[in-house]
Parts: sequence; structure tokens; C-alpha cells
Amino acid sequence: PDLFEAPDYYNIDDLLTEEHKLIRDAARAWVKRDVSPIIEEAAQKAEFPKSIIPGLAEIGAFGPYIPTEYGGAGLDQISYGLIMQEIERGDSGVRSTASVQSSLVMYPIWKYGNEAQRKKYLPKLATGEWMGSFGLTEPDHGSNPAGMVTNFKDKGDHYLLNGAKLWISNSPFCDVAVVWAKNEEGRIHGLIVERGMEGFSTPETHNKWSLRASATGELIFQDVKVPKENLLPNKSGLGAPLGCLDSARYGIAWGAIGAAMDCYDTALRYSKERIQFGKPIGAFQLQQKKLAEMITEITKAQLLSLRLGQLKNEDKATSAQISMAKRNNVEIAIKIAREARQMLGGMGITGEYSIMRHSMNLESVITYEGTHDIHLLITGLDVTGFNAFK
Ligand code: TGC
Ligand code: FAD
Repeated sequence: PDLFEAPDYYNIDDLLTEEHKLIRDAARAWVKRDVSPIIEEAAQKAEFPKSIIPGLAEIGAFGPYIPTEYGGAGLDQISYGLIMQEIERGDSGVRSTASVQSSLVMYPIWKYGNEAQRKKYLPKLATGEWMGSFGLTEPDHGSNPAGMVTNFKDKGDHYLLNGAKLWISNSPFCDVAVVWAKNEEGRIHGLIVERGMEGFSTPETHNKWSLRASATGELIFQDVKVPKENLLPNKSGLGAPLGCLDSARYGIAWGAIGAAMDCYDTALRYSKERIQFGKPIGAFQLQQKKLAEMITEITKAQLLSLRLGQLKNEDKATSAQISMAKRNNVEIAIKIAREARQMLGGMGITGEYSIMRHSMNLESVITYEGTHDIHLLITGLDVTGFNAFK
């Protein structure tokens, strides 16, 4: 009752289980109660609202598909997607915090870590007692992470870590960071770096016009002594961080639909109430064209994500399929945000409505986790067999 009525033009709810709907509605109610009232101010002030961390944990946003024995929610991939959708309907920055914690910090510890690491970190990350960040991108290596220069040397009883990561979500307040660095042979490994280790600092990046309610910063390592037990032992090479990205990108494909739904819903309501030339603006063909195209694209994105979720549940989704969904759904969301903003006229640029915030946030979402162009090249490679990256 009284929840956001999400567009469901093709009765996609009929394809969900009762559990999916319960999980989605719990996340939806939480966003309405705890995120929507505070998010505009947080974005205006460019502050991550830490008060929402326990709520994120409660709705299962930290490790939705991580087994319950490690504190995760033990849910399937569609539930994970629906949670991301609801959170991003509130704000992409809040979804970023959840994506990083779940797919980029808990996932590698669960998949590539040993039992001691899983037991030490996962339960505290699941409750939000500890917050994590993921360091892959460097100042000179964004789309091409294989070129990274951050490195560690074997010093007998510990590793010595040097380098710097840039554009790191959650960095300014993280307790632990999963950091990707090269060993002396140039092989990429994941290391768990903890706040307080000497030589490790996390300066914040200011003056963002996008994702303002998410804290972004650097991870700087100057001769950081990392205990040997903090190396993730079970996978190395670029495929290890890329495997984490597959999981996060999948969540973003769902999340972007949430942002698009919120923009569409706002524009639709406005179009019925705003009178110009003696009629609601929704009665004019040009405004109807915008709304009709928005609901068409949202419906297509929902079906794409749901099918991808089924494939993921069966462990059959390919990285290229995930790239297609991330790229498509973020693109339709950014276009919908732009059109919806225009439908609100001057009101559309204010913080009275969420659209402009979504629009600005999505400029980050279309860039991070692989840019729009990188995902196109992944599809291009997949269908032609020719690598156009290099
Ligand atoms: P390439 O030679 O293609 O691959 C190297 C190795 O990785 C394997 N691989 C994958 N494994 C798992 N999942 C994937 N998606 C994979 N893609 C490739 C591949 O099989 C190979 O394995 P092996 O065993 O043969 O060594 O690598 P490349 O150097 O040519 O690069 C390919 C490229 C450009 C697609 C890739 O590097 C890329 O995706 N670049 C974009 C970088 C990116 O997405 N960065 C994101 C940083 S994290 C972030 O943005 C968080 S935002 C916060 C939030 O989520 O909210
Ligand atoms: P570049 O790689 O320099 O790309 C610049 C342009 O060139 C892009 O348009 C790109 O598409 C294009 N381009 C690059 N290579 C090619 C090519 N081969 N062919 C055609 N075009 C090409 N990273 C993390 O590791 N952890 C995080 O938590 C994290 N959070 C982020 C949060 C925010 C708010 C932002 C903005 C970024 C975050 N990132 C994070 C970094 C993000 O993943 C990178 O910004 C992204 O991968 C792109 O890298 P870049 O910015 O260096 O751009």
C-alpha cells in the first residue's frame, strides 16, 4: 500500500516469484522511508549519507547472493537485481555503495579468498560494520586496467605495496579495500588492504557534478606492509577483477531501470497535472511521443534484465551478454532522464524533483564499470571475433 507503482507494461511481475516480490517491496518501502526524504540534501551537500548503512544491510543489499553462512542474504540473481533496481530508483550513488560492497568487495573475498578470509571479512561487510572499496582504476589506466602500475614485492614475511588508484567509490570511508596490483612477474593479484596500515591513505575527490551522494576518492600506497595472509589466493590475472565486474555490471543493468522508472513516473504524473494552452501537456502528441518511447524502452530493458537474471541463476550468462545489458539499460536511462527533464520545463532543473539528479548521476554510471564505448567494443568482438580495442 502506498508504495511506488512501478511501470509494468508487460505484466513482468507474473514472471517473478512471491519471494522476489517480497524482497523487492521491502527494498521499495525502505527507499521510500529512509532514502527519498534525505537524498536530495545529501546530493546538494555532496555527502554520502552514512545513516543509511544499517538499512542497506537490512534489505539484503550487502551480499544479496552471498551464502547465509557468511552473513549474506543467500538470494538468487533476480532478487539481487530487483534490490539494485529499487535502490537506484532512489539514487545511483546509493546503489554504487551497495554494488561496491557486494560485487566488488564481498564477491572477490568469497570467490577468490580462503576460508579464514571469508570468515574474517564477510560477516562484518554484510552488516555494514565494515565498509569496503575496490581499487582497479589508476590515473593512467582506466579502460585498460591490464596496464596498471600498482605493484607489490615479496619481502619474506610480508608484501610491500606501492602505487595509487583513482576514482574509487567508498574510498574516503572504507575500512578495507580490495586492491589489484602486479607482483614482481607482472601477474595481477588481489590484496586486502585495511585502514590503519602505515602508508595507506584515501583522499577524497571533490567537485563532482555527478554521483554527489556517493563518496569517491583515491587509494594511495606508499611502502604499505601487507600481511601475506591478505593476498586472495584462489585466482590471479586480469580475469579476477573482471569477474567481479561481471557481477557489478549485472546489478547496474537492473539499477539503471530503477532510475529510468523514477524519471518516467515523475514525467507521466507531471504531464497529467501541468496545464498549458488549456490542456494537460500529456494531451499533446509531442509529449506523448516521449512517454510512449520511455515506457517502451523501460519494458525492453526489464525483459533483457530478467532473462539475463535467469541465465545468471543457471550460471550461463556470458560476460558479453552482461555488457550488452549494462550498456543498453544505462543508455536508455540517460536518454529517459534527459527527455523527462525537458517535460518538466523549468521545474525539471530543480531539486524539487529527482530527474536532474538522476540525469547527472547517470553520467558516471555510463562511464564506470566499463564505458559505453568499451561495452560496445565487447559486443563487437563477441560477434565478429575481431578485437578492436588495441
Ligand atoms: P582480455 O585479454 O580481454 O582479458 C584478460 C583476461 O580476463 C578474461 N576476461 C574476463 N574474465 C571474467 N569476466 C570478464 N568480463 C572478462 N573479460 C575478460 C579474459 O578471458 C582473459 O583471461 P586469460 O585467462 O586469458 O588471461 O583483457 P584486455 O586487457 O584486452 O581488456 C579487455 C577490456 C577492455 C574489455 C577490459 O579490460 C575492460 O572491461 N575494461 C574496462 C575497465 C572497467 O570496467 N573498469 C571498472 C573499474 S571498477 C568501477 O568502475 C566501479 S564503479 C562503482 C560502482 O560499481 O558503482
Ligand atoms: P579512459 O579509459 O581514459 O577513457 C576515455 C575515453 O576513451 C572514454 O570515452 C573511453 O570509452 C574511450 N576509450 C578508451 N579506450 C578506447 C578504445 N580502445 N577504443 C575506443 N575508445 C576508447 N574504478 C574503480 O576501480 N573502482 C571504483 O570504485 C570506481 N568508482 C568510480 C566512481 C565514479 C564516480 C567514476 C566516475 C569512476 C569510477 N571508477 C572506479 C573508474 C571507472 O571505472 C573509470 O572511470 C572507467 O573505467 C573509464 O576509465 P577512465 O576514466 O580512465 O577513461
